[in-house]
Amino acid sequence: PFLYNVLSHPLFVSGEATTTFIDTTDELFNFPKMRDRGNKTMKYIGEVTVNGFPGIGKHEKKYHSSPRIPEIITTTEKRIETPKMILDAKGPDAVVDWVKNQSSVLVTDTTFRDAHQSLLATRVRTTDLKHIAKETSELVPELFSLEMWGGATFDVAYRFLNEDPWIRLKKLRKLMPHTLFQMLFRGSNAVGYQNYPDNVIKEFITVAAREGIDVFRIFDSLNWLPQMEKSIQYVRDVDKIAEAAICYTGDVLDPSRPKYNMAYYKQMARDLENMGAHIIAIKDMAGLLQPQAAYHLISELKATVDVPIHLHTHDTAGNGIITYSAAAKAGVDIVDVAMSAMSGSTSQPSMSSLYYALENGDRDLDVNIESVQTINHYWEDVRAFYTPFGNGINAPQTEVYQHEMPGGQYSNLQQQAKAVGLGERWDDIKKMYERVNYLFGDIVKVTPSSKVVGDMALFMVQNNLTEEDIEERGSELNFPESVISFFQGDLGQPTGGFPKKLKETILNGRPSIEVRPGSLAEPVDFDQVKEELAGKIDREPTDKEVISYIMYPQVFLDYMTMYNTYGDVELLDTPTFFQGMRVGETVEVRIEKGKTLIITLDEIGEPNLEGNRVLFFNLNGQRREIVIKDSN
Ligand code: 3PY
Ligand code: ZN
Repeated sequence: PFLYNVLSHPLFVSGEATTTFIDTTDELFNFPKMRDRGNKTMKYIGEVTVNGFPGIGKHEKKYHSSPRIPEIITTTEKRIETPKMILDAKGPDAVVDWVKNQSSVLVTDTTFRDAHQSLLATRVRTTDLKHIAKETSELVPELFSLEMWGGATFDVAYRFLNEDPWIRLKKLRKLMPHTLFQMLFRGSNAVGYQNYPDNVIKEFITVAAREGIDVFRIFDSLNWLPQMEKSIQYVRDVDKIAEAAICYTGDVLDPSRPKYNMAYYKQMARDLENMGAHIIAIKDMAGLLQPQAAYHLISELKATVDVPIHLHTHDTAGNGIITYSAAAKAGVDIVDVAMSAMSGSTSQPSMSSLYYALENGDRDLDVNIESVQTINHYWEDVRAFYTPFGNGINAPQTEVYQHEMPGGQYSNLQQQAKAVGLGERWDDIKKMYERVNYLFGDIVKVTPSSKVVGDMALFMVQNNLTEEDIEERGSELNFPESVISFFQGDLGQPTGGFPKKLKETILNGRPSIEVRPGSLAEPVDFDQVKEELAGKIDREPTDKEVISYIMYPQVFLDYMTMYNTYGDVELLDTPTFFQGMRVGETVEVRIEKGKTLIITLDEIGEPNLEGNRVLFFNLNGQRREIVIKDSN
């Protein structure tokens, strides 16, 4: 119905068309535009159908049922006042007061970020978040917040999903106007792996806040306060919630590891409160906080600071719910959970399990459990789309208490090991990871410091090195770039400083700094970067695109190339995006309101001598041929 040409247009046929007819009749232009978009989409589908998706490879497309989406039951009851409404109307301090007045334990739902970062290599696509967004916000309005951005989602969205994280934020924001959006912010590393100048950090926070982020969980990968201070201030400057995180490491109750003891955490909490944190998070990124420790730690922190405490853990060892239950007893204000089907193991504990664990106590969860359970049906179905990205951990792993590897790093490092031919030595690598931590003086391990430990562990296993070898033959060894940079002070200073002798060995005469790297970095000239980027993409970039380009120059440009070649592939359903199409199958791609591409794959031709295959499609009733090179 939308494929008109001038002569067949009803207005033209009727004889009523005037001289402005062509200019004012948009649908005349739909055809070439649609054809172009159709071609790009079929090119993408053809490419994946013939050659498979990177990292998954080519296989017979699986049959998936469409995800069950719960109905939103609107009641006549008065809407509850959500923390988002409070923030927008009265500012962050009012939210803090509101949190302090709750008797229930509040929850943050991490399903849209950390859960899939930790279980499915961050691969969950915007379309699958979008389809449950409104339902989540309407059916679970009691959430404190929804973590949906930051950490690895920014990089992975561009790099592997060919989508723009800013667009994800915009679409979800529109669907969930009454939910606080939370992001994980790597302090001076923003959403990257390196230090950025202060004006980049400020610009990122300012624009992210404008685009819809409400709660910034700010951490430093070495718990080094000077690297958190500016971020906290910038978040306060835009009237959003500055949640400053203390990364939890070791075991606060283990007297043989006095570095990260109770006094350490209490002091850090006091310092963060003084720096202006609205909330303090305990970021237990590896899931090391055991129940007894949680009880003591939270009790002490509650007695030390006045701001709410937000606890984040990973369920790797299988004790997450007991830890939360102990923390609830000790007075924790908010905890991080995920929808059941996306919870457990290296992810967060399950929201519905926690509900039942606390039921009938005086700190029970205030959510409608039936709603939570029906939303979970959706995730049961959607998770199946992403099976190839699973990390293979299906049972509790208490070894995490020894190696202390963060939930999000486990599968990554495993992949890295396989890539250098060390897949068989995974157990050795885990052990070595633990030893490297002590070699480095027992440091906080979280992105990006965890990567340094991982790189060093791989390096030592690969070259059969021991701690003694490093000490004795260090000056002849070619240490990984990340390790050298770490000892140069590029990630900041670890608690208690670097082990002196090791630092000398590894640096081998190279310079190092002890000040905050951000204090030495030249401010970025945004106008100049904008001009440079405009030259590369042939149009004026938005301020969001400028930031993305500063964080990930090549990744961003590659994304633009993909976009120009294949169009907006975010609009494809997930099975088609990762697995292409079966012969005889029809898919619908809604490219705009009222405009849908209906694509059928009729036939895949045999490859010619150059390996090119012709794919015969039908696009909205028209036969189309697309040539794809078969690289198999
Ligand atoms: C990240 O920085 O991506 C993390 O999830 C750290 O835990
Ligand atoms: Zn986490």
